[in-house]
Amino acid sequence: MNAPLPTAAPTRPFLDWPVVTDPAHWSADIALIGIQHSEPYAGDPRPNDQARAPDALRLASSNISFGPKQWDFELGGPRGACLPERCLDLGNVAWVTGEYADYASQISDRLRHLWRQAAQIVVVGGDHGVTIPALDALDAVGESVYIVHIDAHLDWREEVGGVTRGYSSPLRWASRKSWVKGMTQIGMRSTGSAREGEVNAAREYGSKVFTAEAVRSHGLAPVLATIPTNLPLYVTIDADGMDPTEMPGVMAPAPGGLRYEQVAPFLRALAERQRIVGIDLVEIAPQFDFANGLTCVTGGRLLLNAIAASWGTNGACRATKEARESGPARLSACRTTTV
Ligand SMILES: [Mn+2]
Repeated sequence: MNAPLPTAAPTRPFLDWPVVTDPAHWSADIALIGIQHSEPYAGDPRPNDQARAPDALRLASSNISFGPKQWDFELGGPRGACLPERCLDLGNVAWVTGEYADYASQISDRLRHLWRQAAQIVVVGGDHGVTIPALDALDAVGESVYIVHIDAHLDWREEVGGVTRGYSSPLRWASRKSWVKGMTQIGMRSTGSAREGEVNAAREYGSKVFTAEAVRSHGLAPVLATIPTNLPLYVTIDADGMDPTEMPGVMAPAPGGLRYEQVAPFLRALAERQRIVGIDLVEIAPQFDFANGLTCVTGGRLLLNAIAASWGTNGACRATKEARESGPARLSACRTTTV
């Protein structure tokens, strides 16, 4: 395996975190990385609009969190007291050779490098195909991982036009990985690429599928009950899983989506109950966002809720790090409330 190449620096880092582009200097508790591209489908524009999302999200930083000292009412404290000391923005993975296979393996190499040092990884897409090289790299966690998937769509296509690593396939891809021990899929509604065969394949695999209507009727407690508490989690959030009134900037808007008021406390509850080793936010299409960047703000708030709860007073990542280093990682004044 070749040493990972440097990444491309963003002009504006996420939440003003230090930017480090040289993988030789990556040492982080939380590492955010932009992945702009996936395996393209014939006829789709290259690059697509979602490729602009990592920098659009970073640009919304001050509306996601005004500053490290400002009280955050969802986090129960200022974000500076919730997050660990080593939060890095690792820039965007550059498309260097023109070959998707090279790009994907560079991504997986970088993520493995980070997971081997027990970092919590935040991937910002890109379309939903960017989850695939992350799934490949999850073996570096060293334990089996459970997938939590938020999306309007099932994303279980084996291939589309011969392409197996595109945005319609990430959960099918996950089902093939020996280190993935199952998945819970939340927010399904309307239609996507899935046909009856894909729905049956997900059922046969044992995926726990919750429609958006089921979540609205019964809340998220039945969803939490399907997620094994003894496994670390990888959470993948497709922006179109959320309601388009709250995240309008998507390619495939579908009415009746999940609400921020449901999903933010759900993510905090997960992050306190068990380790979220990775979380991605994909499918933001900046061209359709409101002028005030609402889609990026809502998405960024979801990420911040998840990572702050992971490292706050009751956070599972914090507890794991303390146990590993046999001592308190850092005093934290941050106590989030959970569902
Ligand atoms: Mn998707």
